[in-house]
Amino acid sequence: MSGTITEKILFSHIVEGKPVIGEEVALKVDNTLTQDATGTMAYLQFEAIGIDRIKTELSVSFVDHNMLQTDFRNADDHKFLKTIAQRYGLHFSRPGNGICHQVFLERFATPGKTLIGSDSHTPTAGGMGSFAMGAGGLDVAVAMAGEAFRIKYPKIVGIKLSGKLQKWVSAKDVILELLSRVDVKGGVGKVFEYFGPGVKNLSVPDRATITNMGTETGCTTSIFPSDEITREFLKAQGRENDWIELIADEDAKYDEIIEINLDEVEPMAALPHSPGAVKKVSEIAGIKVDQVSIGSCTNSSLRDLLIVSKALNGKTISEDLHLTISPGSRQVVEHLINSKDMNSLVQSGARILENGCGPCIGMGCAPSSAGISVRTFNRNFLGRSGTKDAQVYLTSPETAVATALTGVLTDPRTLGKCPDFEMPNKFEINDNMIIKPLPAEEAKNIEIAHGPNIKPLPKFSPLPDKLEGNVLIKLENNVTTDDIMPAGAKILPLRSNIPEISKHVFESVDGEFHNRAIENQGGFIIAGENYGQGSSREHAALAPKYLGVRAVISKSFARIHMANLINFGIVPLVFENSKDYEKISAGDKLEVVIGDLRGKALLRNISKNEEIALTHSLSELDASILKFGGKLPWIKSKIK
Ligand code: MIC
Ligand code: SF4
Repeated sequence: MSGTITEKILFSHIVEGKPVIGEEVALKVDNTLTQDATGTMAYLQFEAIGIDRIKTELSVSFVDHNMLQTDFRNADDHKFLKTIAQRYGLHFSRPGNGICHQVFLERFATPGKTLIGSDSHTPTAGGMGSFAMGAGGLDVAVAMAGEAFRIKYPKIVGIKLSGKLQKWVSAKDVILELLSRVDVKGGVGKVFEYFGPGVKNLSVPDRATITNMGTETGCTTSIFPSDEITREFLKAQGRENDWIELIADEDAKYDEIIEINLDEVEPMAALPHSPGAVKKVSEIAGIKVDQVSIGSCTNSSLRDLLIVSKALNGKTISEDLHLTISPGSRQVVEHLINSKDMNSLVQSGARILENGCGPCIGMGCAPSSAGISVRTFNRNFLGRSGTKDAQVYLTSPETAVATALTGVLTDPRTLGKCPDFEMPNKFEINDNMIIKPLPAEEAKNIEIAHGPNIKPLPKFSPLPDKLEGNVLIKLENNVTTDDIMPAGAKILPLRSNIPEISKHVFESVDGEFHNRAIENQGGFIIAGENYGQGSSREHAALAPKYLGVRAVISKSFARIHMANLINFGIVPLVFENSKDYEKISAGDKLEVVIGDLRGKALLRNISKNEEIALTHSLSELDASILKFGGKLPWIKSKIK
């Protein structure tokens, strides 16, 4: 086998289809992961498929998103997830054990394996040389039932790294640099594969920061080689046996090459409200800041919190802001406690939060009115922090801690000598918060705990040949799944209850959407480019489906969301000529003849008496799934 790492992994996992860019290939899935906010729905779907035990090599269910337990609903979800794991043969990472991607990287990720996860930041494991992709919960459920996962064969972009990062500059600045070049849809249909002499100057957690936030480019995934540095990391995790060497061959050919000289990377920041709106910190330094939040699956590793702790040592944070720190895992916390680095964090005035997603998904710590928040997270979409008029900047932990000390956005290089820190040769390994799968015989006796907030799945009916209805909403480019189906402390507890969560669809964009959809008995959504970027939450398809949305007609779609629409029987259609977008207004009455979904579709705008040509990029399989009304009825028909 020769070629790129991507080719090596994909060629050994393709079970159907040809490796031709843009053509659909089916991949064997070795590993899966879920988190609680998407997991409850994924496992309801897995139960509905009716398989006795998972068929993957390893599947892990994590609880990290919603841990506030403001009432019984959330606690019920945790019980459901635990009993599901025990019933069907999964590992279960208990609440408090850490963020799924961080814990997966530490304890499970393996070079050369394929992984799909019901969370868009699953590519974090690409820092370890796994081919890891985000997916909708139903796709994860179907993979656990032994089905292949389908993607369009990607364009392989080689990111050639040379040089070494300067002091005070870190991996987050590298991915922000890439985002400044390709923006939030520059990665669509591509894999970013890192190579070159600079790779050896990045540790596994550094690499994972880069592959994690690669998601924000819209790419299929990002991946680093598995080399001696990977072996050292795995050894320190007591998992050296999981190591294999995985590097691109000398003669590997990339479809495109982007070069980044690490010597030249500077502290960067993504400005409100897009991870792609990147500037150098030095150009915007001095902005008064109200809050600094350090954590999230992008920047909560031991490496990140050690530099923060060293920078805070003996100092107090600015009195004009507050600092929150959410460690990525219990392993990180145990280490910080044992090495006494936790002391500097606490003594500086930082608020130490639970090991989990926390403020990243609006679970508390919302900024003040029009507040400026500097966060080490990966998304700064409008309103995601919980405060609609807040301004969120995304930076490295170094920039964040410098800002926490001065009270204004600060280029960390102005702080003087960068503190040294050392990574341990052996991490604090303690898997007592990971419940292992039960043997099959014992597992059969586990009763699954369905609390009263866990409502059955809605029913799906076959798709008619003609879709009729009114335009319920007309949207611009880059609509996020946070816009479609917001998260946060109020809405996350409803993730297992589609009728209830549906009341919040498009809430932050158009408060009347739900009522309008009900009055119109469903209809159409019209959108610009990159519709559905961001989170993998399938609720952004499932809830509109529940409200009767029949098709989304856009200029283009984000990968995971388009798959979710198909999975739940909403037809994703694209304007053949994107200028036709202008010819449709909110409220117009439309009729779409979709035919057999094998070619074009015809839209009649009854209100304007005009015809518009539509197209789609559906595979034959997508078309037949849609005809069934969605993936669940399709897979059931296949398995029976
Ligand atoms: C996110 O970062 O937006 C989330 C919350 O982790 C989502 C998953 C979800 O909505 O539950 C994601 O990235 O897929
Ligand atoms: Fe959790 Fe934020 Fe990472 Fe999503 S991006 S998995 S909410 S930490």
